[in-house]
Amino acid sequence: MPRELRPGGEPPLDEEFPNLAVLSKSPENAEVASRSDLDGLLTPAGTHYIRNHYPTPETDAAGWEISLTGLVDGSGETGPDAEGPTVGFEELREDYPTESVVHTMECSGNGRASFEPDAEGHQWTDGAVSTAVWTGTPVRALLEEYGATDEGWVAVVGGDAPEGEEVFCRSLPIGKVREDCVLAYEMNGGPLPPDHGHPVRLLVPGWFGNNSVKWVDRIHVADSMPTGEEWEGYTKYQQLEYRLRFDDDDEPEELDSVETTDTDEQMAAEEPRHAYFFDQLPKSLITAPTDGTSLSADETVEIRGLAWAGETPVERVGLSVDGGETWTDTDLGEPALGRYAWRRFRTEWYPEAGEYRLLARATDAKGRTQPARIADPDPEQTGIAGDAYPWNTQGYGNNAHEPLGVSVRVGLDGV
Ligand SMILES: Nc1nc2c(c(=O)[nH]1)N[C@H]1C(S)=C(S)[C@@H](COP(=O)(O)O)O[C@H]1N2
Ligand SMILES: [Mo]
Repeated sequence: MPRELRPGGEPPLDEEFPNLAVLSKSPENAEVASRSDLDGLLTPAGTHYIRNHYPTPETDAAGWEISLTGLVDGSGETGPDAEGPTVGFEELREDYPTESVVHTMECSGNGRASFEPDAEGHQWTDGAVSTAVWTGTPVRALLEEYGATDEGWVAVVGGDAPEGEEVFCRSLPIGKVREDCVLAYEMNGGPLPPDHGHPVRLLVPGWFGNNSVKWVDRIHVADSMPTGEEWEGYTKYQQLEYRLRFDDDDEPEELDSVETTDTDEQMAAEEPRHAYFFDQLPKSLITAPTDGTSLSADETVEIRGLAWAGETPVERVGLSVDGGETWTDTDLGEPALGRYAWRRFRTEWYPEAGEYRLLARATDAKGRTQPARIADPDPEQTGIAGDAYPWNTQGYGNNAHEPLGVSVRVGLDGV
């Protein structure tokens, strides 16, 4: 029987990416299967997690165009049907400056599997996070060329939605876009692979993966985020998804702007009640030893892992070998790959025989740290409180450290 290829000619997901655990074949959703495959500062492109709402589209770089609409020269129209100048893929690559950024990207659904009761959606465990070098055109250069305003919002639209489906559209404050966002066409020095947005994706350094729109085909500049009936078909992934909700009847209000894109600050404030997922929260993963390992006694063990906190530098990673009773600081590696990449932490451990539960807890330069656990459902708890992450219907943003712990046995199994 001939092997069934994907519509773009790629092999089936599980064959193409042996290091990924497939959550759904179509649309393509897959996470890094083993922590040991994340045990490097960079994740190979073929090991980077994949998160799609629609199947990976078949794209052609040669004919690809991005349209610029809204408050830019040559458009000035404001609605969803606005037209404006187009920039071809070759032009984007050849006529503009090139920038690279190393970014640790986490899906806001990573860690959803730890919610009790279950949260809705794909049950990502801990592998929907990866780090890559992204290279492309700084969006700033394009905005300058087309005379975009200094204030307002940029809505970026993906070209993956099948006819009749809501487009994947994300809005970003223009200040962030000008500062560091990139229209990436390379990943780890190679062409952008189909599943990661070929030929060009937005890359929003430090922010949750849902902001980094793949297969970009339109950039719309406006005073505010698209909302309401006028923009029907464009608002779902900004105004309904990727917002915290605390029970099923809890419909988030569509906002045309927010005061802060610090996700944690929104969660801590009374307003807005349904935080948007922008900047990432502090988090860490022990990558060695791995869960369930048997170690021999009388041996030095290196415990190591990686920690990230979005736009904010990681300042400390504490380690506990007694399930969280006591903590000691680990040695942090240099932030050699820049402010948006995770940092290595490590420490040496001389265990006696026994069973241990290892935990890591990152703290960033703003003093934010990982809570211990996930709270029980409570519509009043909209942010991190009492060392607990808020339970939410879609299981977004979990950065609790206890569910990420690693159990090891030392000197007990004849090793
Ligand atoms: N157009 C489009 N862009 C998208 C998505 C999508 O479904 N469609 N998924 C988003 C989500 S939720 C995440 S976490 C990241 C994942 O990027 P990756 O697949 O390259 O890891 O892409 C984002 N960009
Ligand atoms: Mo995501």
